[in-house]
Amino acid sequence: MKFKTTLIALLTLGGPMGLLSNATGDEAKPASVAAFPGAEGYGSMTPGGRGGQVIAVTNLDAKGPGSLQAACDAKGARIVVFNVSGTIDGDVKIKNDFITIAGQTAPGDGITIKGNLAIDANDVVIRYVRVRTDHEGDALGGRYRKNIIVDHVSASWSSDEVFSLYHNENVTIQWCMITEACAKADGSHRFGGIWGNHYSTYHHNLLAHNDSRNPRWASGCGFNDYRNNVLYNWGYQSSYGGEAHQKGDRRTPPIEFSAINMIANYYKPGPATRTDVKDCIASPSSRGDDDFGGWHVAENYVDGFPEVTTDNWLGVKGKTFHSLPAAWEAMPIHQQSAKDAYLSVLEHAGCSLPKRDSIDARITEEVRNGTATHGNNGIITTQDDVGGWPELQSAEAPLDSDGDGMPDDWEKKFGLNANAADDNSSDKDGDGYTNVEEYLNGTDPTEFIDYTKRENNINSLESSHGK
Ligand SMILES: [Ca+2]
Ligand SMILES: [Ca+2]
Ligand SMILES: [Ca+2]
Ligand SMILES: [Ca+2]
Repeated sequence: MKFKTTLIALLTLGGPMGLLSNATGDEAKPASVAAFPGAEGYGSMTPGGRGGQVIAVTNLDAKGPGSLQAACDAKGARIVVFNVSGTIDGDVKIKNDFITIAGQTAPGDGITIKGNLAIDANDVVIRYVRVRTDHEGDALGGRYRKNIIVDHVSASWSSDEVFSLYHNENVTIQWCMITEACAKADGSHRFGGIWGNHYSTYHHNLLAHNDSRNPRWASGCGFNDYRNNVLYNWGYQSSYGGEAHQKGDRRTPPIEFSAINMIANYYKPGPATRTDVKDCIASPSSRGDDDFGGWHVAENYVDGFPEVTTDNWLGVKGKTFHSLPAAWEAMPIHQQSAKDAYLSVLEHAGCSLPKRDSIDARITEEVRNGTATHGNNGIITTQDDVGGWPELQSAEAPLDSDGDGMPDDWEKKFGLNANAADDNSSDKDGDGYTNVEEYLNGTDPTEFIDYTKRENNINSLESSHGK
């Protein structure tokens, strides 16, 4: 078929094109180091807020001075750190480009947004926060933007989709937890997410207790690489979608194909999983003969179905797709076997720093044990079903006299000036990460490490590949 030939020709373009986009999208020069050590895939080369002002969140207000929203509303490159832990009751919207949100800096139990988090900007780095919404709409969502990486974010309790990023470009979603979708008023939905971004990487995420859209691949979603993810206790549908052509809202310009690698993921049906879809890796969709997406499946593990684990194509349902004989050649990640990824994800995914909250701790245990605690076999209707928002303790933030994002003790330890704020965006050891980024990353600002070597591009805050 003509379309299939075109698609396979396109696949040869897969690797290098994604690397050509940088912060501005206008130049062909890639950034020298990833957004942070351990940032992988197509969203990893954004600088985020690197080199910009450091803004501390000092209260849990929904808006106004000292709030997370105020930090998001500031213009220009900015790095957001937290001097407080707890639950922010309100929506947060990112409208301005070049931001790094470093939730791992929160003292105490960390940050939860009780509302929606909307990404409506380019060059966005978000790490270690929770989004547990209390109303309609996606918990986390965004479309039509570029250069985005979301790392170690826990999202739950939406009544539309929990976590939907699609029709963007150059995106990574890694080490996130997407769990416990709620129902709309009419009882429908309980969906995990719509994904599908032109040149994108999804790895080491945990999707659990969502009825469907785990994920739904957007139509016309371009090149997508999905590896080392864990899916647990889906209801009536695991993954589907991935049509060639976009319908409804269209990005400009539209992408007129979908190429989806699904490799080395771990599928574990649970008590809510309908019998006829327990062995289903994906169920590709089409709105006509010229609308087939391209799919490649390999090395996936389907718990309880050894024949599907041996031949993954048995787990791809229907005939309305092109089976790609090989994966399109995506930017590499530190890939594990499906079984090893399962263990790593259970130990490290979600907002694991400063620590997991009781929701994520419970859910990872349920995945481990093959159980469900709340709702109808784990599929819930409202936040009340699971007891609502756990209380989060705050603690005193370490003293940062000059307000440059680097605490006094840390600056003194490494020979920086605790009474001058102009040393946070310099790069003392010339390794590509500014001094304040070294603080965020838990690295030594006086030790040069060659992060352009792939073996050094690993999470410096936790040993995620230790298992
Ligand atoms: Ca300081
Ligand atoms: Ca200083
Ligand atoms: Ca440095
Ligand atoms: Ca260093």
